[in-house]
This record gives sequence, structure tokens and C-alpha cells, in this order.
Amino acid sequence: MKRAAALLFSIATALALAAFALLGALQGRPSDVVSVRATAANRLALTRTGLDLLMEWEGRIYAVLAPGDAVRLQGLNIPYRFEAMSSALPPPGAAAARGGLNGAYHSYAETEQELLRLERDYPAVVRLFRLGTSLEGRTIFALKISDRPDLDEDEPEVLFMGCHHAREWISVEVPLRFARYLAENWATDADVHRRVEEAEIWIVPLVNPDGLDYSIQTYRWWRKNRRFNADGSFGVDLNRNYGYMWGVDDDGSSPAPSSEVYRGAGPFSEPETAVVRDLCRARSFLSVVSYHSYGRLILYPWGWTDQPSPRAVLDRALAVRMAELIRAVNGRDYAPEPASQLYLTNGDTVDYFGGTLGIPAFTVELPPLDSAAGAFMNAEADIASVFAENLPAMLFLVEDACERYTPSGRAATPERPAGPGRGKAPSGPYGPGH
Ligand code: 0X9
Ligand code: CA
Ligand code: ZN
Repeated sequence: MKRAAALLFSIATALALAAFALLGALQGRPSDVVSVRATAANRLALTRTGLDLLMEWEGRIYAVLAPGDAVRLQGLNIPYRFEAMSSALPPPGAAAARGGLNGAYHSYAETEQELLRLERDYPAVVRLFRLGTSLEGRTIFALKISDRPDLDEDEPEVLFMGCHHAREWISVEVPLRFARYLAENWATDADVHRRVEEAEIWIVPLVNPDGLDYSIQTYRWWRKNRRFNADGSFGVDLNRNYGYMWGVDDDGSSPAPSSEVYRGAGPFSEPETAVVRDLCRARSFLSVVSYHSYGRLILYPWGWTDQPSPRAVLDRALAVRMAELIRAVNGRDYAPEPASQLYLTNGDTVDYFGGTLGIPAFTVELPPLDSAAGAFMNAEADIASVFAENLPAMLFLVEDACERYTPSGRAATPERPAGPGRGKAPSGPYGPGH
């Protein structure tokens, strides 16, 4: 009887697994995670083969195997092993009852609630703007934090963004917590007060809301947006869709829709990147950070070529300082390096900001702190320390922008449009161009 039950169980399990695999295959979804030894040769071979690299961890490179990738990997003759990582698990320790499937991490709806709350509770320094909508109709929000937030003043502007990539949940939390930190502390902390008075700090915590919710509800390893492509596959890699050097070659970006680094049908073909471009054009940002995970890196342009950018020396100095500030908090090392040193790509966010505006632009790859429960997702308890170690570097960039800024003498003008908190219709653009 016991045996029969066990057999039944294993048959049921096998059927379920087969069904799941079939479902995955039908939907063109990656279905497993493998790792290989982290050597330069393996890194190059995997990148060239177009495998979806997740991260490097303790001497191994991890990649998601999409259907068909196993054959390609075998063709490379590199020993690999399957990793027991569940794609359905919430982060280790997540309380499903408390925060839904992604625990203390913010879903789209929870992010919206938090942004609305910040504007409601701190009206003196917070305004919420709707930049536009994602493919599936979710709103892409920007929070402006500054004194006299209804006015576009003659002040330096800095932009912090999160979550171009759906599965990188921690990258929502860091900019979101920064917003909260500024709002909660400006009245009492002299340094924060000064920055909020002097600067206009823009925060777009969730560039890819469709992808994020898909990664929460359906498939944990989802990376791209949710574009339904012409070949029946889903998703454009938003960090390959920016218009600077878009598609200049196939190194690290792909014309194939099913690729995890599909760059889209054209530069800014996706609404999620188009709204960031429009925001960039309407403002005068002096520096930009785009948060990602995982890697503990501070990347500066270029990503599209291994030649140094005209700003490389200046950017590196800022990145080195950021890394020092980060290390001073918890002792963790984030390596400052040109993005191309990680691997070549084109159409990424920082190349666009650096290339078109000539401003410091960084991709900060946040760390995984543990591999508990076989998952590389940060535990809920890690959110606080990852934010804490990044906070001084964020404040430093605002301070640096203030120091570099020379007032133009232009008069303050009303910000447009009003955020939802003031009941006006959301429509773009926001703020007069200058
Ligand atoms: O590949 C990316 O878009 C970023 N890494 S991630 O693991 N978060 O996907 C890095 C982009 C940095 N740019 C270049 N390496 N060129
Ligand atoms: Ca202001
Ligand atoms: Zn990323």
C-alpha cells in the first residue's frame, strides 16, 4: 500500500513535471538553471552562444536554459550541472500571507500604493507623475522629491531607476526606499534637508511593471517586458532597446525575438523605454543610476564597445567613490568597471544617457546575499542592508550634481501634469523641456 502510494505519488509528480515542461516549451519559456565553472573562456563561450546568464557566484556562472539551449550547451563541450533552483519559490523566508507571492518585495500594485502614500504623507516635498503606460496598461510612475515640488525650479536634477529586468526584484526596493528615506528625513536631517532643497531628485522605481508582475505570478526568472512578438514569443529586453548605438552589432543584443536579450523591432520600440527617453528629454539630468541585480558592480559607459568613453576617467572616479561609500557600510565590495568589461551589449540605458547627454550614468548591479533555499533571490531580510549600503552612494551622487550645477537663472515654472494625488488626468509630458 505504502509502495503503491509512493509509486502513485511519483507518477503524479512525473506527470506534473512533464506537463510543466510541456507548458514551458509551448510558451517558449526557459525551463532550468545550469552552472559552469567561471573561467574567461567559459564566459565568452556562453555569451557568444547567447545563453541567458543569471550571475556569477562562488566561482560558477549560472544561466537559464531555454528550450533548445541544452543542445547548444552540449555543443560547447563545457561541463555543466543543473542547479536545484525552483522558479516558483518566493524569496527565502517570504511570508506569503503578508505580502502575497513576493513577500516584502513590492509588486506593481504595492509599488503604486507606496508611491501614492508618500505623496499623501509628504506633500511638501513629494509629487507623483505618470510617465505613461506599459504594454499591458500599467502606469509607469516617476516620483519627484524636492522643495516646492509643484515648480520646475532652477535646480540640478538626478534620476534613479529600478527594474528594467523583471526578475531583479531588489532593484525596485532600493530606489523605492530611497524615496521613502528622503521623504521621512528631510525635515529632521540637515544633510537630507539641504539636498531636497537644492536638487530635484527623480525616482522611477519600476520601469518594467508587466514583467515584474509576470515574474511574481507566473515565472520567477522572467527578464524582459511582455511584448507579444511577431514569431509568437514574448518579450523585449528593455536594457537593449535604448536608442544609442541600438543594434550596432549582435554582441550581447539579439535580433531574434525569442532571445533573452532581444533588442526589439527598433530603438525605443517599447513604451517602457520610450517614457524614460521622454523624461530624459524633458528634464536636464546631471546623473543617472539604473539599478539591476546581481553582480555587485558599478558599471559605467561604454557597454557597446570596449573603447573608453570620453567620460571614462570622470565616471570611474565617481564609481570608485561610490564603491568606497558602499564598502564602508557593510564591508561588501562592488567593483567599479566599464560595462563592456562585464560583457558587450548595445542599446543599454547608461550608454543612452552617457552617449546622448554626456552625463555620468551608472548601472549598479546589486548583490545577492545568499543562495538559501537554492534560490539566488535575496531574502526579505536582506532588503534593508542592501538599501543601507547603497544610500550613501545615492546621496553622494545628488551632492556631486549640486556641486557641478551652475544655475541658469531661468524662472521657476509649474510642473505639468499634476500627479494622480491631485486628481487631474494623467497625461504626458511632464515639465517643460529645457
Ligand atoms: O545585461 C544587462 O542588461 C545588465 N546585467 S543584468 O544581469 N542585470 O542583466 C548589465 C548591463 C550593463 N551593460 C553592459 N554590460 N554592456
Ligand atoms: Ca525644488
Ligand atoms: Zn538587469
